[in-house]
Amino acid sequence: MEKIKIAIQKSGRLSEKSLDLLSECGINVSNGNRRLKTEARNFPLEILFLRDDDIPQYVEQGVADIGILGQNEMWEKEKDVTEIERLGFGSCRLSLAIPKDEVYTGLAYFGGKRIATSYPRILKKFFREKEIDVKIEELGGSVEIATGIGLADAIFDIVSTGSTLIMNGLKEAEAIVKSEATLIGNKNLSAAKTELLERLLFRIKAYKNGRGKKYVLLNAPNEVIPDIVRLLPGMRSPSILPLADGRWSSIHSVINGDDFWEIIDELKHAGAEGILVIPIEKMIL
Ligand code: PRT
Ligand code: ZN
Repeated sequence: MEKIKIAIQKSGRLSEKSLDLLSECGINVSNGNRRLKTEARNFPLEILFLRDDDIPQYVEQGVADIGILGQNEMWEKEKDVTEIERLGFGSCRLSLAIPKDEVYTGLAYFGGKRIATSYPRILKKFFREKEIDVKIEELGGSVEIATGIGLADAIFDIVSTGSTLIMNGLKEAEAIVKSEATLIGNKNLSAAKTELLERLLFRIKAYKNGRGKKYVLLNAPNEVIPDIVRLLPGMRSPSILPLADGRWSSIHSVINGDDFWEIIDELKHAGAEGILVIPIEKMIL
């Protein structure tokens, strides 16, 4: 039986989360000793563990059929692959940063400056579009120390909390683009592999849809149902079931976890009782 091959990061920020995603999709991967590749036990999937920098090329060549990596790497490598689905983890931004005591005057500040980065293509494209000339110093890593050692006037790097910049005496001048982990695919998958990809994607979407959502059940006197329904948008609309005591009903709906406390207070205020909030594991729309 044909298998689909997925490349994920061998060891790094996206490794655990990529495996967690597969596990949320019901795919068990045994990789105690981190070999180069392994097979899922209960899905026709082979997993290749690679450096994230190499994933776009391997997917383009068909060594792997699909891969999980940061969009930043996908953009930088400019390989001929398809972006299939953003995955909602590994979020960060690519930013220009300068020594903290510099006065930042807007993008023109960078004209003629030396900027150190591991993302020269993204940076070059950005400044070309802005018609600003800069000198790009390409570095493999530790970009944040480049200004301190006099190699560059500014840096262009991944920022998440911003603490690395602060620790290196830098400040964020411009956030250029946001990035998150994404699923990419080879452009010429066989019909059998496309079908496997569709099955995997169905599960990924169910997981993504359920993430952060809560299922809410509550009881309310019939006369306040309209008020409560207004507070609970639900997927289509809330379900309303009569209770044994005919004057009361049970109302069920799905809400965003972030809205939870605010909505709960309003629901209580509107007359809801016995409110249950339950995490949602998967949601198929
Ligand atoms: O070995 P391999 O080449 O596979 O790994 P890598 O070292 O190239 O990548 P890795 O594991 O560091 O990151 C993988 C991906 O995670 C990146 O391509 C991004 O898409 C994503 N990601 C999310 C991050 C960060 N957040 C992040 N904060 N990648 C790197 N960082 C680094 C950043 O380079 C900087 O040094 O963290 C520092 C900044 O963090 P803050 O929180 O101090 O701002
Ligand atoms: Zn890398």
